[in-house]
Amino acid sequence: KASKVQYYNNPMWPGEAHSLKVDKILYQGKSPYQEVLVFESATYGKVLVLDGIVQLTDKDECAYQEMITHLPLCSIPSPKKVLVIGGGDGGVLREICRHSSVESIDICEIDQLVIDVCKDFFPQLSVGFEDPRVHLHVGDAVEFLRNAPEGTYDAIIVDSSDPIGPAQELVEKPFFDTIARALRPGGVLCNQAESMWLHTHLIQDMLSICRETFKGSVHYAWTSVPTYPSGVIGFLLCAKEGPPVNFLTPINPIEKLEGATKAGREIRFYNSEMHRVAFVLPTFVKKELEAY
Ligand code: AAT
Repeated sequence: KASKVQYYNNPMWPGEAHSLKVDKILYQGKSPYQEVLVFESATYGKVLVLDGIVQLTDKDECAYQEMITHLPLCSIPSPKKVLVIGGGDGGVLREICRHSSVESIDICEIDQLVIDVCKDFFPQLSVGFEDPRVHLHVGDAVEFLRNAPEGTYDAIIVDSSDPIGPAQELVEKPFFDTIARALRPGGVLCNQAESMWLHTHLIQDMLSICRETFKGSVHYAWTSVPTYPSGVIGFLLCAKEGPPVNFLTPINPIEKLEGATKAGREIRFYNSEMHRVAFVLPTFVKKELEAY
């Protein structure tokens, strides 16, 4: 009974729970930051779980990693310097590497254990670390961005976990201020922004902070990821003041990028049509977000 109460009590989605059939537990451990679990599921392949929350599965990781990466990178011409926050599995790195214009990629992941475990169990994701353009920094993103040089990055991708635990500060105003400072004029941010079915208030708060911080443009986009709570996940796309960015239509279309499909495997989810429809919002979401 006690465990059932706990099961339905995650404050991010109270009163609901999601389950996948476990075929075999492959790894269980604890870092100074979180509990790390990898299991083989019956129907979604291997699954990475942090503090009891699914972060990715073999079957649907493509939707999340491709959208969070190509929505920002296909919205600006010729991205060169990119920063990833979180993303220790390497999947976002793998996607960035498809862009041959990119010269340098910094990644700041807090948890070395996530990186090590993904190298063992998710080689199709951790392949991203093998690219010579990648520079790994293991540490807290808040600290990293406080010390980051000003006006350097063309794009920053925040692939972070839910704002309970080590990612708590990553949804607060001071963090967004340091992101804006680290971007070049007209540089772009794509931030994991939770579910439109579950997290209206959190999205409204992030939107109003971002509209204050990023004077270029701010948009909410979303996509389908069946193993995330409610089956969808959103992204906040923000541009710093400078050369204007129109996120709604890809100016740097993936279909024209030479070598875009060479990074280990084919693109499975993202294309220019998926890019455009990602910004189309249901009526109730438009209403909830219009004042923010
Ligand atoms: N691509 C997989 C999806 C993730 S992983 C999020 C990563 O962010 C984790 O590896 C975690 O260790 C890292 N992280 C959390 N806090 C920080 C921090 N303060 N600094 C740097 N890295 C951090 C996200 C899935 C979203 C799931 C939505 N429900």
